[in-house]
Amino acid sequence: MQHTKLILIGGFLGAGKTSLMARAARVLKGQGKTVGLITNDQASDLVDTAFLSDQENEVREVSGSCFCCNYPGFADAVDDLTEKTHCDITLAEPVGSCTDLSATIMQPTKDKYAQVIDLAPLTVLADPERLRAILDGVYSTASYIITKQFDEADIILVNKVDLLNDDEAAELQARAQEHWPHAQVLVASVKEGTGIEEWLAAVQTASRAGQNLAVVDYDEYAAGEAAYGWLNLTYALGKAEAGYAEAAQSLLDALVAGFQEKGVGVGHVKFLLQGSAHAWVGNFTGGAEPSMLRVEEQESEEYSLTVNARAEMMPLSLEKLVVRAVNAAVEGFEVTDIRVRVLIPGRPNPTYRYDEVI
Ligand SMILES: Nc1nc2c(ncn2[C@@H]2O[C@H](COP(=O)(O)OP(=O)(O)OP(=O)(O)O)[C@@H](O)[C@H]2O)c(=O)[nH]1
Ligand SMILES: [Mg+2]
Repeated sequence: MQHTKLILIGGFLGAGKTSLMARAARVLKGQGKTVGLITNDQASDLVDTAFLSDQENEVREVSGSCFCCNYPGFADAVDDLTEKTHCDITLAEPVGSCTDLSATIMQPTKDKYAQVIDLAPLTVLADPERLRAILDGVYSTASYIITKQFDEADIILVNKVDLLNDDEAAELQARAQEHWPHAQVLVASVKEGTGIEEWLAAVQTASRAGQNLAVVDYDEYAAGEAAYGWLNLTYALGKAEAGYAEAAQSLLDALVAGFQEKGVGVGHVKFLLQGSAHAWVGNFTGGAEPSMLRVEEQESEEYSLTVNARAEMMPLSLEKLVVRAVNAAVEGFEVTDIRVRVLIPGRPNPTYRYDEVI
């Protein structure tokens, strides 16, 4: 029977989960391992899936519901990667606004799939600014969910330490370790590639996983998730010889200006503009970290723009803001198909919810 090591990477919107999966996959493939990746969202047309697939990764997407509310879909994705692709290691990224993963994913997996899945510790990625706000007791709409994510973590990985000096990073790590003594607190910069090997060693060698359960009030959890409007948009474009770079920059500028003008909390706004030989990836997480536009070397037959936006707005206002920015940016491109989906995440209703550690 095929067997896989399953590494679940949680953490709030924009903490760096997809970036970590991409980098960890490169490191592991370099060591000769076969790696599978699983993305997750409330709706289809994901920037994360397109971005990871373009890097020659084997990716499965569980969309339409979070892993916890569609455990069979999650289990099928793991099974498919294990049986068809023979992945030694599977990395999975749950929706960033999800929590209670220890009770709803980790424990059922240990209970039902111990023969085929070797479960690694639950890693929760932390954005330093959001982590510091929690430790300082600064309230935000996201506080409840983020706190619960850390409460249930086996490993808290403080990411983006390139944005801090060494003393700040050490202080934040020590404060987090004191606050969550049950977890192992590590630091990393996925961007610069530091701390990744240490984290991979920790998740691959640990003998126990899913050791902590958080006490989660589902009314408060649901209210925290419902504060965010969710938009997934895809435009299919006709081939153009040039103009992608300008369109990407103008879209990022318009999105950042639009959200800043509204003064709303941003979870994560991201897009992937796929041209003929390159792809442009735009990210805006709303915090102190600047918005980013990266160019990736990618050949593709498809010319498309995918935008995923999660912000504290009603869906229709969110749609108006994003569609206006997109239409201005792609003016001059032939647009052959448009799909726009907006929603507010529904109340979480997990398939399984264990009340004790297996
Ligand atoms: N400075 C810095 N930025 C980073 C680092 N890791 C990721 N980022 C940036 O953080 C932003 C969000 O990264 P993602 O990997 O998309 O985050 P995510 O957790 O998958 O986000 P969601 O899927 O929306 O929840 C992007 O702009 C990344 O480039 C890091 O180590 N340092
Ligand atoms: Mg992601």
